[in-house]
Amino acid sequence: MKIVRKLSIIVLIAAMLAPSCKTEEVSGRTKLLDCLKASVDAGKILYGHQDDLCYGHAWKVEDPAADELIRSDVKDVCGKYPAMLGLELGEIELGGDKSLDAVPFVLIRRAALKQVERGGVVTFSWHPRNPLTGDTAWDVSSDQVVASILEGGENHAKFMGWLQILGDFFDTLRDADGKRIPFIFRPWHENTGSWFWWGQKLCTREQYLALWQLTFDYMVKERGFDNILWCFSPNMDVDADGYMERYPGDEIIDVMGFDAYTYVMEDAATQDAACKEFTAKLAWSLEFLTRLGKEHKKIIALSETGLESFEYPTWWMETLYPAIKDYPIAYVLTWRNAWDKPEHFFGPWKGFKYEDDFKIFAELEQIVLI
Ligand code: BMA
Repeated sequence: MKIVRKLSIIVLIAAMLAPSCKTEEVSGRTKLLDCLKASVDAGKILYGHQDDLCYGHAWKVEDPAADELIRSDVKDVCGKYPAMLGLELGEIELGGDKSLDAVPFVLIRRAALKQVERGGVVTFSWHPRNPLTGDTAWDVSSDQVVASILEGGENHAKFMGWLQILGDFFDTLRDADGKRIPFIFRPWHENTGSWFWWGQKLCTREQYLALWQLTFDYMVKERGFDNILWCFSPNMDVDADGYMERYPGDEIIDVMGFDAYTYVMEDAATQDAACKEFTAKLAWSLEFLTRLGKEHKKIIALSETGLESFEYPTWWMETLYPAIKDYPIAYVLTWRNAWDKPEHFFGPWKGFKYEDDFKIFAELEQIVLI
């Protein structure tokens, strides 16, 4: 049983349960959705880690075109790969060969294909530059950026060119038979905060919704991508009404997610309180997200989480797990372990003082790795 991949079993069960998985005519979107639903129904939560196969704490793939992609910080600690692989496409729109995190797109493509080949799932995020100023996604100096890229805006043509470049990359994500692989796409995230140019205070509700519609229509209607699951992931600082205020609509969204980070202070006593508060807040949020998911017939997820540097010995088992264990989330994804910034890590790595806490989490029956 140990060597059998849990996710493959789930995919197999899904294929047996859902007749749609058997027919070739069914889109990749439907297939992946059915498999994730079957996994949720089986009470499982996929564990995900951002950029996992591309680099980790103090190492990176040196030969993007030929590396076998067998290294993983998660695997180094618990012997298995994450079932969900997050990958970041920021700056692909500039037409260069590396992302904003200096990861070659060649490697990102190979990592995505390898993940699917192993029986796992891929989710893409995208932090595109500010199309008005040319600065980063975090440039919030103007509240006219979204307006400028919508139809009739001065940067509309430029932005459509960016979507075209992104679509061209998506089109290269094909398996050995030449079929487009299914994946989750999670653009315009953390919109309830105001730190990205598409954030709450940077555009109106109508503009934000139009941005989603534009992105979706281009990819699905114009380019025919029927292999994408669309994930909406506001930041966890809202109630149900706040979450739904800018919900792009049931026609567009497949996964209702949340991004939620733990922030802790220096001293132990404050840390403890901050972690406890996070657990309570996350459980409260997942309670209403579960309700919203049922109402809208969508799967739900914790699309980004973590505690930077983990200066807390039991974050996995005493902070994260109690908050998620009773909710039907399809997956939980922790953010990246930067190879070039020793303090910037949100996942496990071999040799870290609290790695055992992750190992216990990864060995739980409910948590799926591959
Ligand atoms: C942020 C940080 C940045 C990174 C960005 C996109 O949360 O990790 O260092 O550039 O995500 O991956």
